[in-house]
Amino acid sequence: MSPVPPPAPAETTTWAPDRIPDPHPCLACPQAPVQTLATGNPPPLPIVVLISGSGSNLQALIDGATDGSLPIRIACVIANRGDAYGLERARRAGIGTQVLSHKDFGDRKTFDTALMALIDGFQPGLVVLAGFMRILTPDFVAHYQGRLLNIHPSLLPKYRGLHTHERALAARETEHGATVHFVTAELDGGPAILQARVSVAADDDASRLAARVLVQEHRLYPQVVRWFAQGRLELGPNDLPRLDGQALAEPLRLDLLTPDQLA
Ligand code: NHR
Ligand code: GAR
Repeated sequence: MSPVPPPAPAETTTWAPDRIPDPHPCLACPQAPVQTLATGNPPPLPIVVLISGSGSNLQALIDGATDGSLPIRIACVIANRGDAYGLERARRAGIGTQVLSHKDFGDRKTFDTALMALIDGFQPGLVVLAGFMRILTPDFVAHYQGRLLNIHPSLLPKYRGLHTHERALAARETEHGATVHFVTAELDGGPAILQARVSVAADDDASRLAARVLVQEHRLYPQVVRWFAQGRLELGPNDLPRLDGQALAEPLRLDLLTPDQLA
């Protein structure tokens, strides 16, 4: 048997602010037909991933979708910067990409309105922020309530916002890490689901520390996305995440998950 050829490189579409796509661009998505295969499994959850940069967390999700460990279909990767390297990762995997530059919009509200229209064209069940660097308006966040996740490079509630590694080092923390949370209007303040810890070494600098945190991020995000795609994770009453029907008053720890939780 000859090997399966790699997917054809996908195109990136860059949208001018007055030309948000209509009708739904998902019709052009090269992965879409996968859903029609009669596998006996429920169809994979369509997700949209928002990025601004390297996209290594996106890559972890692509890898999980490709090796079958994540029941998701990445319907589209959207970047607010045309030079985000994650776009290249998506194209290589045959995933459709879109660029919507915030610089083309007069204010946050009009950018977010256009971003919502673009995302909704793909009818995702989940929207994943993976190194996405624009603060989102309360209207945007409310529109995706309970289906919008972020990964943040700190042990929240410590070090919300930017430059988390530098701030953890300056405070002489002995432990640092990353958190996956549901996004709310409060920046990095939404209900936390899962955390991974990293020890801070005496001679750490921010880039070494960031690299070790990233390794953990690549384990954290697929785990949480898997739970959500399996229908085991939801945002329950009082803004508390629920896993397998159990409310999480505190984030779970990756190193303390039970075999049932990992299943
Ligand atoms: N939006 C809301 N409403 N709530 C959250 O929890 C969000 C969010 C948007 C992004 C990711 C977040 C992170 O994990 C995130 C969480 C960007 C900034 C920021 O200050 C802060 C936190 C996060 C993302 N952005 C600047 C801005 O003016 C731009 C910085 C830049 O372009 O480099 O939007 O850390
Ligand atoms: C990750 O460390 C992520 O947690 C962080 O940026 C990096 C993105 O890496 N996110 C933020 O700081 C959001 N403000 P990646 O592009 O390689 O996934």
